Amino acid sequence: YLKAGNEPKKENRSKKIVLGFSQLGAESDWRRANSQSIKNAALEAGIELIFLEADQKQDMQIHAIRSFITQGVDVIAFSPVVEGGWDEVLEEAKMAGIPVLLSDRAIKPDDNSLYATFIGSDFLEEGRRAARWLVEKKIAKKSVNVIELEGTIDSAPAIDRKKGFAEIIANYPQFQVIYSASGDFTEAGGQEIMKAALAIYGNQIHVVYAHNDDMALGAIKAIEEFGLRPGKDILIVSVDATAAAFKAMMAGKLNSTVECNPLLGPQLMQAVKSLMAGRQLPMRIITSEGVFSAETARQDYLHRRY
Ligand code: GYE
Repeated sequence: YLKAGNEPKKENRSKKIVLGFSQLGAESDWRRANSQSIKNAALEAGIELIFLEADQKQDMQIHAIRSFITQGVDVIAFSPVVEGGWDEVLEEAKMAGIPVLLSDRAIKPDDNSLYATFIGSDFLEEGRRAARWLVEKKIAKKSVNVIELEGTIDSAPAIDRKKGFAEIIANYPQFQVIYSASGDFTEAGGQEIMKAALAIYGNQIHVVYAHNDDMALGAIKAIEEFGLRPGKDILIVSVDATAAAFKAMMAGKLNSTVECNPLLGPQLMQAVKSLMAGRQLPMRIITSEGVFSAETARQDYLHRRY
C-alpha cells in the first residue's frame, strides 16, 4: 500500500502494471470469494494491486478511485455498489488518462466512453433462472405467495434480478410477490425482513426468492424461529451458489440456487494486460453459469470452489 505523500514517481516504480481496485465491501460469501480471487489472480499475473474496500458506501468508493488517480496507477477497476452517480469521478479518471474497468456490477447511465469493459454476470438472466426453476416446480396450489428479499437498493444485481424474475412469473398468474424489501445482500438483513414478512403473513407464505444466498440463510433462521420448516413449508430459491448454500440444500433447508460466479480475478487480470498491451476489449465479458437444486447438491458440491 502506498501512503499519501511518499508515492514513488511513476518512472521509478517497478515495471509491473499497477492496478487500483475499489471493492464495494465484504457483505457476503460471494464478495469475499470475489476479493480473494482478485488478490490471487493479481499475484499470479505479476500485477501490483492496490485493493481498497468500501463497506457498501459509494462515497468511500469515490474516495478510493480519487486516491488511485492521485497515485497515478496504470489501470483502475471497481465493483460499483450502486448503478448511478459515477460520471464525475470517471470523468476525472478519463482526464487523467487512466482506463477504468468495471468488475461484477454495471453502472448507469451507460456512457460507454467512461469505461473500457464490464466483466460480470447477466443478472437479468439469473432472475429469470430463479423464476423458471419455481414455475417448473408445478406447485399444487391455486395461488402461490412469494416473498422477495432484494439486494442493495439501486444496485445492478438487485434491479436486474427483480426484473428478470418478474418478467417470467408475469406469464404465470398462479404466482404473486406479496412482500418485497431490501436486505442489503447480508444474512442479518435477510433474517430481519423475513421476520417482518412472517409477522404479517405467517403461514400464508409459500416461497422465498432471495437475491443472494446470504439473505436466504438469514431467512432460513427466521423461518425456523417462527416454527416453520424452511425448504418444506416454505420453498426457497436464491442466487450465488456458495458453499454455504450447498450445505443448506444438503440439509434440505434451501431448494435451489442460481449460480453467480465470483471468481472474476483471472478474467480481470487478462483484461488489464490486454488493455495495457493496447488491444481492443469487448464492451461486455459475460461469465458462464448454471442452476443447482437440492436433488443433486451432494454431487455438485464436490466441485465447488467458493
Ligand atoms: O450476488 C451478492 C453480493 O454483485 C453479484 O453482490 C454481486 C452480488 C452477489 O453481495 O452476494
